[in-house]
Amino acid sequence: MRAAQVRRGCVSMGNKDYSHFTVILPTLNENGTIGAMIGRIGTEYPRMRIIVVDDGSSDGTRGTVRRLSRSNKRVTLMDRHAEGKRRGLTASIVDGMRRSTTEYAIVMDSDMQHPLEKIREIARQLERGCDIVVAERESVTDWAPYRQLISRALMRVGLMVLDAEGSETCKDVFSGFFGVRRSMFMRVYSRNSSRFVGEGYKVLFDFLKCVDRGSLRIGRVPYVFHVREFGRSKAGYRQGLALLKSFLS
Ligand SMILES: Nc1nc2c(ncn2[C@@H]2O[C@H](COP(=O)(O)OP(=O)(O)OP(=O)(O)O)[C@@H](O)[C@H]2O)c(=O)[nH]1
Ligand SMILES: [Mg+2]
Repeated sequence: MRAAQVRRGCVSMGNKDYSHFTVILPTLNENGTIGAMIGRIGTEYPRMRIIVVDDGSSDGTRGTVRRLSRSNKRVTLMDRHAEGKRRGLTASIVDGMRRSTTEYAIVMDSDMQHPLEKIREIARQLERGCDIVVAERESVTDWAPYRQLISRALMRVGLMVLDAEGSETCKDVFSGFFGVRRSMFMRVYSRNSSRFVGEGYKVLFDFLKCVDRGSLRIGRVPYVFHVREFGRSKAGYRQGLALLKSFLS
């Protein structure tokens, strides 16, 4: 395998072919952005696979993705609602990981809040041997003060939980933008599936708490997080409760 050779030889390969990467895009009513995201990933990252995991969108998201998947065999739509599955972001991402077949997977939001150009850096670090590469929010523009406050407080608690458990950690343990060696992620998940909160939003945190500190090679890619410009946030009190569950499980 080319990526394995790269790891052994510690050389970086050109970024022309991304066929050993899958981007997992969870969607819940993201028709305003999903088409453009798929288009940009297709042109900027040749041969990269894309799995859109939808949870019953009612705004045409699935129709858009289905149409694009007909003309591009690298695009796959997973329709969890049609499969009768319970809605959940973490569960969707795990389903996307399970469905994907490539050596690496990159998880990101479908609302354009995560800069697509950072995929290149995540991919590069994975190819150089990192087990996981976390895109870390260095700063957040235009977040309401209350949201910043809540976010900081929760981050502190999250770091305390990981410290107390001797678990793996990083600067942005709640990031929704990261890349992993897929087999490693699935191994950790299958041994600890009951500790992943399916309806929650913090799959990275659930993953980190199941891994001993110091056991992973973690890469980091800093970026500036912008507030949503398109569509509406799905984060709410339910996700707050799910996070409490994540802290306790
Ligand atoms: N499949 C699936 N996707 C979801 C679900 N909830 C949210 N999403 C998607 O997950 C991503 C993150 O959700 P957001 O609503 O953007 O959450 P957020 O980024 O924390 O909040 P904002 O900053 O306000 O956008 C987006 O791509 C959503 O469409 C869900 O239950 N199932
Ligand atoms: Mg968002």
